[in-house]
Amino acid sequence: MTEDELGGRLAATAEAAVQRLAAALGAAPLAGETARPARLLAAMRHGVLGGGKRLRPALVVETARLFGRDIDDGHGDILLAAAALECVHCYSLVHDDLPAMDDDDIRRGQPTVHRAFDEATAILAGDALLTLAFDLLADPAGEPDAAIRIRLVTRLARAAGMGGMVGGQMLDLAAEGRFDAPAAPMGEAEVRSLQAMKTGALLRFAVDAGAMLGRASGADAAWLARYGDLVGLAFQLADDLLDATADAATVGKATGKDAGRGKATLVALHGVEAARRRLDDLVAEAEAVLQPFGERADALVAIARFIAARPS
Ligand code: GRG
Repeated sequence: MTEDELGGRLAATAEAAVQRLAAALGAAPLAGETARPARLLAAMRHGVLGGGKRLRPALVVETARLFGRDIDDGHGDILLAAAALECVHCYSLVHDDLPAMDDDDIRRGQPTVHRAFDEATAILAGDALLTLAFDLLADPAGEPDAAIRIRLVTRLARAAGMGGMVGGQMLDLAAEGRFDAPAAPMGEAEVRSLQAMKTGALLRFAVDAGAMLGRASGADAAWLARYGDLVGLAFQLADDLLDATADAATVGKATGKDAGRGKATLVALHGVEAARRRLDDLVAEAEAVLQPFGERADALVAIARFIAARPS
């Protein structure tokens, strides 16, 4: 498969996931719902549908494809799990942008949800995206085997919750000195654990979900989980490098919300050059882990490379 073909395939997956999300965010209430308030729905659509790389849906679908699954293969809609994960991701961004968290005005080149609407609406839009995720994941039109559906629901809850993304965000705020002043500086093990929770857990879930949907053997699933963890580490390191570059460009101007706060990153601990080398090593290891799957894993290799090289 050429690079162009691969790019086209990833773009088509992203588009299919967006269509699935748009369908889930329609105005008509479903059984068990009374009405969908227009302002809430508009805020949810704003938080989900505009922009975004759709990396997590791509990871779900491409991992499932390793095992012969595909979109519209007649064995259950694998896009439902992909869309569910994207809902959780988008909710985390909506809430992360709030004044009480990162206080950001722009996300994906557009006003953040609380800027385009208001703070209360943004909080509720995030809440409703989180619950929508579990609605999508529990839909039998997706994974037909109820036992696997329940496992998917449990794993997403754990990846997103207090022992995963939300817990990681809590630790990150603590590291910034939000609760105790001054915050104790973090060591490498603590930084790694925080990052594995805050950003790694959802990426790892993407791969685990793809393996579950593909009925991967225990051995294959465990092997791929390593890929999921490596991609999570690479994502975070690339993000930290982007941050460090942006910070270096604004040295002396740190008077805003980040001024004086500690940064719980490996770049802060080891420096930019060491972090770049580590990022290369992570991608090389991810490729090595995928080697047994041969050409079938080309898209997953491409995703790992893209994550390491992503400009934003
Ligand atoms: C507020 C509950 C809660 C959790 C927040 C993950 C997280 C925890 C916050 C996100 C803040 C942030 C910008 C972290 C950096 C890593 C990250 C998740 C970047 C955005 O992910 P991409 O690059 O975004 O996949 P797109 O827009 O492409 O979907």
